Amino acid sequence: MKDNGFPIPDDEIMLYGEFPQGFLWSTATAAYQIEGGWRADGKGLSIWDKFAHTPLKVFEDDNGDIACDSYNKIDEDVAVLKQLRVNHYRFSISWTRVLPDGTTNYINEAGFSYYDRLVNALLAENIQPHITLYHWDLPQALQNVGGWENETTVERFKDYADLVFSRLGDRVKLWITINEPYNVAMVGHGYGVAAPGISFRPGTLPYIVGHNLIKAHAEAWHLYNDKYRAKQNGMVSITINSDWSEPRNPYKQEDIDAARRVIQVSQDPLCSTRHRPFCFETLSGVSLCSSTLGTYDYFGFNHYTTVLAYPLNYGNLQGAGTVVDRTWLDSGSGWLKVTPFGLRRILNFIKKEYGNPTIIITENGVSERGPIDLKDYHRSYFYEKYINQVLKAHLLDNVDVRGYTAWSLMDNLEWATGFAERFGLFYVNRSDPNVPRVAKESVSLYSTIINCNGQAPKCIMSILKQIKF
Ligand code: PNW
Repeated sequence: MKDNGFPIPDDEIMLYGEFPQGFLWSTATAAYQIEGGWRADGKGLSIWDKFAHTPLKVFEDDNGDIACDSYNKIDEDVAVLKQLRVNHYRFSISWTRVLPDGTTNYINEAGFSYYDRLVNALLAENIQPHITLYHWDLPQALQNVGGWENETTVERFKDYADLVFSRLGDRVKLWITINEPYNVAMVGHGYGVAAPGISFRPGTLPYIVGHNLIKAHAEAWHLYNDKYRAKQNGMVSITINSDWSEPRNPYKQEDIDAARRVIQVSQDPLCSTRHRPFCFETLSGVSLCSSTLGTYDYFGFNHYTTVLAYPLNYGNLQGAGTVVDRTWLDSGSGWLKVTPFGLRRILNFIKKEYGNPTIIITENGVSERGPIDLKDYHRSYFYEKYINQVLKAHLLDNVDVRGYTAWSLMDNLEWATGFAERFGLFYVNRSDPNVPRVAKESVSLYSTIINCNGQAPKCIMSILKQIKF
């Protein structure tokens, strides 16, 4: 098979080895998906509060009013993180919990206190916080004046970032400005199946929104650089999501080109200069690239799956359609097929295209649906195979990957699909008033991989060897 210049991994063969000392092992959540406390202690409403309270927008009309009740469960959350042995925890701040109307006119100290206590509780256990400022829950008050379509939201975001850096930056050294700008722009403002749920101007609105999101990121990065970096010495990035994409027919040049376009579209905000023509620029007349070049301290990367691409052209615009291979294992999410090889390939792609950046994998994980079963062997399989591909990328391909984050710490509100799709390492029993977190089988696999700093079976073998029978 043609290799397109990327290493052809021996998927089935596990590589025995370790990550370097200090490798970042993490797991992630997002505020709206876990916190609950939707009106607690003066919190303002976000576009997700409104969207989820609109009938028929979320599966079974689920909402995040209570979710996993993390707003009241700092100790429980830290306890399960400890059980996992992670050294980092990625979570997001709810903008309206700290600034109820989105502006700095009024600071909600009770809301800040939650994050302050959470950060301190994490640090007390030697778990470093990795904070996302914007994981999709824009203040509704800002949406009322146009939201991300309105350039003034960029200023509001900068003020919000300034406040959070000033309050938490003495203790927090890793930041993400915006989670998945592509999904915010396309899913929220093109398809309309995420908040704010706009779908009537798919030809232009997503591109205006994308432009403002990237500007907001760049403003926050520059602000940190100018005002906080010298003192706080942290790193600020954006998190980009991208599937890996293979040509549907590896012998067809059009399919090879289409596969490349699929990746360019989602990764464009970070601008590998070579592939700008197809990106947002061509379609919207705005360049996301000039304002952002160089404005990230590491490449934050969310990855789940692989697709097979073929050309789909609209007039003189070249697009791409995608299909999947029916032999790939399913998950609880229609879009997510288990394809570990794609992770090594896309890490190599990023290394090549973006000049060997420092990469932190900020999300990777798998879901299930249906009856609760704590024996989640599919998830253990997923993590073992995907993490081994990261190890191969690091040891065999010299990709500068410094960290791995499992999505998600616990089952939570999976956006428009509600609580039905479950990505958690821990099951959350939401019908019990105490909302307990219960470990699934995969917890022991992931914590063993972390403990061995790379890969479980070899480590278990070396432990076994030390046992005298
Ligand atoms: C990410 N896709 O979103 C988000 O950052 C999380 O909040 C979310 O829970 C997680 O992935 C699982 O879905 C994505 O369709 C949503 O390719 C959809 C896609 C990718 C990422």
